[in-house]
Formats: sequence, structure tokens, C-alpha cells
Amino acid sequence: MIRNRCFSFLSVFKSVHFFIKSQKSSVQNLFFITIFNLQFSLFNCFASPDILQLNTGWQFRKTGDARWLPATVPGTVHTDLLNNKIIPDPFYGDNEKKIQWIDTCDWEYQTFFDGEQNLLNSKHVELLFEGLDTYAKVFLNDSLILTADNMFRTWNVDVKKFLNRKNNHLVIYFASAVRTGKESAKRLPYTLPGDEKVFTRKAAYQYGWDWGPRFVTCGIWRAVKIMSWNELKIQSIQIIQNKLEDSLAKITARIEVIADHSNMFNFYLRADSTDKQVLIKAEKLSEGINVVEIPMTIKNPKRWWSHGFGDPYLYQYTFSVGNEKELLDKKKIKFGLRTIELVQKWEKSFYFVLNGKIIFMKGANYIPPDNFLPRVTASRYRDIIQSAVDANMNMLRVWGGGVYESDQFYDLCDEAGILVWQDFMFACSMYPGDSAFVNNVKQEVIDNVKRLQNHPCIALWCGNNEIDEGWHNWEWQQQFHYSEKDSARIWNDYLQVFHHLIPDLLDSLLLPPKEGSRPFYWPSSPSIGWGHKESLQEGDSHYWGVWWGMEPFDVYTKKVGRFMSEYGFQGMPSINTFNKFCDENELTLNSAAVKSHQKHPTGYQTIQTYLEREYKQPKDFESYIYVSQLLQAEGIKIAIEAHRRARSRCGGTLYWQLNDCWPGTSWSSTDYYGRWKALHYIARKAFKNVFVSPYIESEYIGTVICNDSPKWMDVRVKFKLMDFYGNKLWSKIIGVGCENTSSELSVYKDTSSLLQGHLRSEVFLYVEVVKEDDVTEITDNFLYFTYPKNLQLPQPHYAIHMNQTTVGRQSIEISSEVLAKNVYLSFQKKEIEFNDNFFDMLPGKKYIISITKGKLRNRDLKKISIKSLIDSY
Ligand code: BMA
Repeated sequence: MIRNRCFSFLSVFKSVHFFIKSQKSSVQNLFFITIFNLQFSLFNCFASPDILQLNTGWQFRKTGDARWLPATVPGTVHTDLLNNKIIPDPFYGDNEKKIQWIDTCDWEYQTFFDGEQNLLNSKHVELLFEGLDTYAKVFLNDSLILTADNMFRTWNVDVKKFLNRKNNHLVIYFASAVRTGKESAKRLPYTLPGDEKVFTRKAAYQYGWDWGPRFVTCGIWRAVKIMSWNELKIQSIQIIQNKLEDSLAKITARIEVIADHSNMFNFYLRADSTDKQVLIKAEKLSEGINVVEIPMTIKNPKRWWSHGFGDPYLYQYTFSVGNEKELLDKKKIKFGLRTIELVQKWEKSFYFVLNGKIIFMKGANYIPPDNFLPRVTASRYRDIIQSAVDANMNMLRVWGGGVYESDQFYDLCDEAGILVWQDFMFACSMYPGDSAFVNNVKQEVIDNVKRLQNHPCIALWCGNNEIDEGWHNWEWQQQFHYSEKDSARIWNDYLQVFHHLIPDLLDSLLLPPKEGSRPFYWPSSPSIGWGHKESLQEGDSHYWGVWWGMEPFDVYTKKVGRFMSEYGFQGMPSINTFNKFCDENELTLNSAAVKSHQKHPTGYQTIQTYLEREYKQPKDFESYIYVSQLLQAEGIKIAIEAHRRARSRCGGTLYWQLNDCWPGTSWSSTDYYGRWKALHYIARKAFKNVFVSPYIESEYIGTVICNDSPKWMDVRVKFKLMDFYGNKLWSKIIGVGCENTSSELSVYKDTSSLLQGHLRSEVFLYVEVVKEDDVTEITDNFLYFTYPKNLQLPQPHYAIHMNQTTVGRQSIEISSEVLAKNVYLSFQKKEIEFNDNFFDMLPGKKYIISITKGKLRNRDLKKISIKSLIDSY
């Protein structure tokens, strides 16, 4: 904790006053910063606000119980009950059912703390709640200091007058959100789709989703802090980008400060790692909230680029404010300079332009990584973002049924160059429109936009998930028997929030977008439901004809919209993940545990129907998992490739979904424990900057090459028709050059003239992209002429060695004399991960696979299990 210290007031005084006099216009201000660049590192006295984390000594109990039990803050009531061994692991077996009673009860949390001298002597003492889930009444020493009703807001209360020297008693009562929501629902003359949850500003997925269990939890889910200050505190800093050119950036730092009394204050800046603290402004502030704007210029600015295109450069500035004696507060911020535009001008296009370059978006939809978010560690967030980076993604969509993520999440995206499509937290339901609800939403938007405004990763603000689509296509009007009047009111309430309140707030907080200065606002994702042809002609598109509509995967090649923001197919998690929540005797599709970890009503049936179309019936449970993953991966590969081939009219592809909130069967490509399913490996390859896609359309074979990087590439594309034993039946090589585009290659052939009588079940087309030197491999792809179930696959025998040549990383070398389809390497006893998996192996080619997690000894080689498709039936 930083304490007030005595100060020594040095000779800066004169300079400061000189500066104050010269504060006439922003032009002078700029001049001052760039020319004089005066250095002030002279204060050795810093009276920053004291901030104390209130995270110890917490206890909790069910309202009505006598006994208090230890609690963790930040935390949730479910994890506290679990830690006290009152409930079993909510994720194990079908325990979910057994603990539904929790959300019908009210819960209480308490702690005691001493008012340290420094605290008591301060003029202002505030309690800051960064997240209360959700209906909370907060008492300090028996006085009600706060009534909270929104999980997404932060709450700041002045508590000076309630503080004691010793033993302050802080109690928080949480009322059941389910009961409170139901009571609100009763007050409406009609029923809103989404049940009681729509009345409560709380993460919607807690009420259960088609990939997640129902745990409507409560608790102090983000930090509680106590903060004291005397003269002034910095509330927030916004960096407004006025102009960004190669030689110069013009920005304005908009600093919101709260002053205890009217006085002259000095504003200082320390940029990046320099130890130069520069006086940048002096201003008379009045008592209360003040906004101080400081225009600045940055010469030869470095831009923030997305992953795969350039460096995500970040600036780090520390702003401080002081009076003539001492520094009073400081705040460090990171920001990036970039222009971001959503272009919809040209024939209803929908694509992003970053710093003047069209960037094709490759990525996935992101959901909360746990049902109990406070237990998500920093390293878990790091792993998730790293998995996006490793899979060559450049965008994630933070989906509207979860939460506005932690600062850490957005910091990691900034650092990794992962753009974020940010939904506001509304999904698949209609919401009330009374003034209390709308005001609550208004404050939620302000809190979160202010918190996230400086993150260069945010590319788009989106009002909600699938509400416009739901209202127009899901027959709610009939289902809930709305009168015309009710319908009009519900829709007007929708328009009020998503077409007026939120965009107006964004314009007032971030200013209207100008030359890509800030992210665009898009009211609802998707703009048009997938049943309408227009959904493929304009806006963004969620294509669910595959999976929900039971259409075959091939349909993906025909249903390419302007921006594919959702499409997906389920895959089961690995056996290691099943073992975490299932007894061994329950490892069957019919066991209660396995069934309860599938939240889609017809999930396993849908998988089985698709599986029968394309694969032979797997011989056992583990093989079923493996084939379900291949089915998912190969299906989504068809979609990604079709979207990338259509790059000239499609702006991006985000599959549903990147991650999981619990261990179960879902559309995710990485499971709850971060284990990669086949889809994640396949997506990594399909998202590579340089990528080649051979495809069959009406019995014609075409090939498209894509280069998403900013560099021109001269490459050679080698085609080989082969049988499964490695015999070359036809070949061709062509040279091509491209940069940040996709292009159709001139190798068009009809299937029968290519096959020349060879059976579709016995051959494949192998396409490889190599550098001009003819040897350096860039990427490759396999094209088969029939479903996997029809392939006459030979049984591979593998040669496997530890590879001694790779420095720093263990790797293995593996080969087979015949084609091995979807080779799956696993290791039962240890957690070993490989950098590639589920890949097809060419006959006779040596594959080097590195070990990315865990360590192998030579004798472990024998314990690596190697399976391929033929072993699954
Ligand atoms: C999408 C999402 C989710 C849902 C998923 C799978 O449309 O927006 O609501 O979980 O489909 O059904």
C-alpha cells in the first residue's frame, strides 16, 4: 500500500508557473510538449490514493442458517459450498441436478476490517465493488450503503461517515436472482421469451444453454477494494485518436478527475519506459467531476496490427496529477494506434479494414471459460488466447450470453493482435423496456465502454446475439400469444435499447466514428436469420442449416454470406476429459453422466445422423469420440475453405465455438481443460495465412490459393493424384504469385478426366504449396473423392523415432508406407500434447511432430498410441 509521505518541493515551481501562463490554446500545448519536452522527475513525494483489497476474512451462510463458513472473495456461492464440502463437484456425473436448490435460496457474506489510521484521516473513503452477482444489499456497520442489481456494473460508494476505527462489519445479502426475476416477470402483462432471466442483468448462460449446465450462482465475483484519497483522484483516461497518418498521430487524452475542492492542478505524462515525466497541462479544477482534455502528437507512430499481418504495437503512458507540492494520483494506460472500419458500402459488403488494409477475419466465438468465473486463473486466460494465436486466428467474438470479459482478457488480445467482436450482454430473448431496466442498462454500457475503450483489439461493438433474428423468425409472437399492441411494445422496447440507447451512448462516450477512429456499432448478430436468402447477401450471417437444419456439410459451400459470424458442429471432448466427470463404467452414450453432459436436446442423435452419412459406425466409445471429432473437424473445414475461397465477397469466418464453460460435448474446438479437439488442429491449418483449397463443384475440380499476409509470395503449387500406396497417377506444377488476396488457379479439370478410370474410393488428390526453391513446404491439402466410409484404406504400420535434431523441443519422427488417414497420437499415462494431430500422412513421407506439453523419454515411445481412421471400426 502506498502511503502519504512528506514532500520536498523542489525547483520545478517556476517552470510550472511558466507553463500555466502559456496555457492559452491547445496549439501552444502541443508546442510545449513536443519542443520543450521538459523533464520533471523531481517530486519525491507521492500522495496517491490508497487502495486496499478487501479479500480476506470473508465468511458466508445461507440466510436463516446460524453457522458462518469460510468464503473466497472473489468467488461464487457454488464454489464456496464446494470448498466447504457441502456440495459435490457440480461438474461430476449428473450432480448438476442435485444442486439446483442453491439458486432458490438467499445468501449472505460478511467480513471485518480495521479502519487504519490513514484511512480514517483521509477526506474520502470509498468502497469499490468491481462485480456483485447480482441482487445485493450491502451494509457497513449496520447501515445500508448500496443496493446493487447488475452483475456487469461496478459500484463505488463513499463510506467515510460509516467507518469505525476497529472492527468494521461489512455484510452483503444476495437475494435469489431466480425468485427476483420471477417476481418481476409477474408484473408484466405478457410473457417475454427468455423467462425470468431477462429481468436480471446477469450472465444469461448461468441459466443453462445448449452447451452449458444451469448454475444460477451469486456472490462477490470480482474484487472489492477500499480506496482513500484527499485532494483528487483520476477516475478514467480515454485516448481519442483524432488523426492517424504514417508521419504523425494526433490524439487527445481525456482525463476525468474528481477534485475535493477547487484548485490549480498539474498534469504530467511519462511515456513508455522513459523516466521522463513531462508537465503537459495545468488547469484550475472545480470541486467534483472535471474533464481535462490534453491534445498530443506522436511522430512516426507505430501502428497496432492484427495477428498474422503485423506487430500489435502498444504504447504505454502514465499520467499523473499533482498540486504545487506533491503528486496526488497516477494511472498507467496502454493503447494502440490503428484505424478500424467496417465497410458496408460496396454492394452491401461486410468486411473490416485495419489501417487501410482489408483483413479477412479468421476465428471463433468465445464463451465464458467457466460456470464459476472467479476461478479462471491468469494462466487459463493466457492459454485460451494462445490457443487462438496458435490456430492462426485474428478475431474472437465475445458472445452476448456471457459476460464483458476481465481486463486481462482484453490485455491479452491487445498483446496478441487478436481483434474482438464485442457483443453487449443480451442473447436470444426479448427484454423489458421500463425506465428502471433501461437506466440500469445505460449505466452498464457506460461502465463497460469506459473500461474497455482504450483497447485497440476491439473491432466492433454489437448490440446483441440473435434477438433481431429471434423476433422475426422464431415465432415468439404465436408461441406467447402476443396481441398487436403487446408485439408493438416489445419491439419498441427492443428498438429503444439496441437502436437508440446503446449507439447514442457509444457516440457520446467514444464520439461518432470518423476515419476509422473507433469501432463501429452493429445492432444485432446476425442481421438476418439464416432461413432467408438475404442473410447471405448482406450483413453478418449465422448459418445453422448445417446442424440445426440437418443439411449435409456440402451445403456450406453454397451458403456463403458477407461475413460468417457463426456456424458450427459438435464434437465430443477427449477420453481424458470424460474421465474427469465420469466413472469408468459410465463411458457409454447412454449413461446418465454422458447424457447430462450433452445440453442440446437432440445432440447425440444429430451427431449419429451425420456420422452415418460419412463414416462407418465406430467400434467402441473411444473410437466414437475420435470419429465425432473428425466429423466436426472435416465439416467445419469445408465451411472455412468455402469462406476463404469466397474472400472477394466474404469478409470473415468465425466458427461456433472456441471454448467451453464445463467439460461436455459441444461445438467447441478446445475443451474445458484446454485440450484441443481435431477441429482446432484442422482450423489451424485452414486458417494459415497461405492456404490452398482444392474443391469439387458439379464434378469439376478447382483450386484456390489464398495469401492473407501483407507480403507478396511467389510459390509453386504441386498437384499429385495418388493411390493409397503412394503410386503417382497424375501430376502438375504451376507457379503463382499473390499478396493479401485469394486467386483461382488455372488447373480446372473435370473429375472423370482426372481420375481416368481409377476408383474414387482408392485415390486422392494431394496439393502442396512450396517456395520457389521447390523444397520449402508452406502448406498442403488433401482432396478425397468420396466419403471416408467408402475409402478402401490399407492398414498402416508406423515407423516412429525420437527426433534428436530439433533443438529445445522434443519431437518425434513418424512415417507409414501407406496412406494413414487422420493419424491420432495420444499418451494415456501422462499429459502429452503434440503440435499436430488428426493429420493425414502421405505414403513414405516422414513427419516431424513436436511435443508442446509434457516430456517423453525414449522408452515412452512404445507407449504412444497411434491410431488412424481404419482402427476406429
Ligand atoms: C448460436 C449461439 C448460441 C448457441 C449456438 C449453438 O446461435 O448464439 O445461442 O449456443 O448457436 O446452438
